[in-house]
Amino acid sequence: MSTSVLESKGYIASSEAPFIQEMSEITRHMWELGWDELNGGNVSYLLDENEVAKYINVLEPLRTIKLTFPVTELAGKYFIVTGSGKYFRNVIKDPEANLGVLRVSANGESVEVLWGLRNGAVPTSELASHFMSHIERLKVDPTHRIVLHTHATNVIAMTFTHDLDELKFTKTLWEMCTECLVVFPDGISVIPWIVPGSSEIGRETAKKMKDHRLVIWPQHGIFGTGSTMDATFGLVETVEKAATIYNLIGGREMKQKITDQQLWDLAKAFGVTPKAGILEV
Ligand code: 2HA
Ligand code: ZN
Repeated sequence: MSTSVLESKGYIASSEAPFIQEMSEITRHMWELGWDELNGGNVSYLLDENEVAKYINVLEPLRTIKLTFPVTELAGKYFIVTGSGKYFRNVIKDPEANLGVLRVSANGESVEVLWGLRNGAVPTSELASHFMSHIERLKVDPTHRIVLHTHATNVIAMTFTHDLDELKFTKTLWEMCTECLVVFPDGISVIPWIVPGSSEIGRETAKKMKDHRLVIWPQHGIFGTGSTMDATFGLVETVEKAATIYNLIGGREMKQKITDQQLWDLAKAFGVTPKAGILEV
């Protein structure tokens, strides 16, 4: 059904939908930061059926797309996702061509396209990583909603020069800006280099999501998760800031640093528990 037909039937225009606006704004913002060149990056956002149904006809799916990885845990759930091969730069100009609203089928083996992905477009090539990550984050956090993947420049650069041990990587990031420990006391995790777009990278990412909100893909980018777009983007933005400081220092001699004792003092003052095994006790 076309947008104008929907409106004549009492639906609110999709351009008014807050979830479409949020997706359009965040993709544009990340492109402006230089993180999402070409078709780099992808975002998925778990939506509430009642919210979707104000703007989109959920009774008549436009088409069905088979998944190569079943996700029974997500059966019946609604998502807005970026499209495969679509450019973040273009989303805000034409959301309906570059984004899609999906519902996972009752058996979890396919997705129904309810809106968007015009002209036969398909969901992000990283859908496996997104869906598998949603499954794991929802188990530990019922308020979880968003998975965001981006090619954050300084995070990528840091994965060339820093040890990829995730405890060491986390400690270095915590040491780069005072607020990092408060923003991600749970630390950051790192998987090995794996071919993107694969179910394998999805499984490895999701395994890490059991106890992290952030996963780095070496020489590629970062996955961040959270309950709101602001919180999720803020998390990734903070990691990128710390990585930028690391790269600016560029291995030059440090005359002073944030000590482990100061990081403990910070944790106590802000009531956070630093991931175990990182700070000296
Ligand atoms: O092309 O970022 O990881 C989109 C990507 C793949
Ligand atoms: Zn990518």
